[in-house]
Amino acid sequence: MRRLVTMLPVALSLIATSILSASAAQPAAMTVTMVNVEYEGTKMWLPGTITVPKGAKVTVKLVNNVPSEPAQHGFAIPAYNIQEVVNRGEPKTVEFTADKAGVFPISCQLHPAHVAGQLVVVP
Ligand SMILES: [Cu+2]
Repeated sequence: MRRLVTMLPVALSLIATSILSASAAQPAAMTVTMVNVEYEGTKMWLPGTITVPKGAKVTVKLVNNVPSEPAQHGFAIPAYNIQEVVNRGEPKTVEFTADKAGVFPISCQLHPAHVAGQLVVVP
C-alpha cells in the first residue's frame, strides 16, 4: 500500500502528460488543470510537466490544495512572463500562447524550495 501511495504523484503526472502529448500534432486551444499539493512535506504543482504544441493557446487552471500554511503559493513561468499568486480555495486561470519552443521551468516564486516543474513546447 505504501508503495502504491508513493507512486501516486508520479502516476498522475505521467497520465496528464500523455493526454496533452496525444494532441500535440494539432495546434489549438488546450486547457490543463494544475494542482499544488504537499506530499510528505514536499510541495509541487502537478502534473509536473505540461506538454503543448507551439502556437497553442493554453489555459491553465491553477488549484492550490496545499493544506498547510502558508495559504498562498506562486506559479511562475519566467520565460513566458507568467507570475501568479494562488490562494488556497481560490482557483486562478492563466492564459498564454505557446509561441516559443523549448523546455521552460515552472516554479513557485514565493517559495523557491518547492519542486519545480516544466513547460515543454514542441515545435
Ligand atoms: Cu509556494
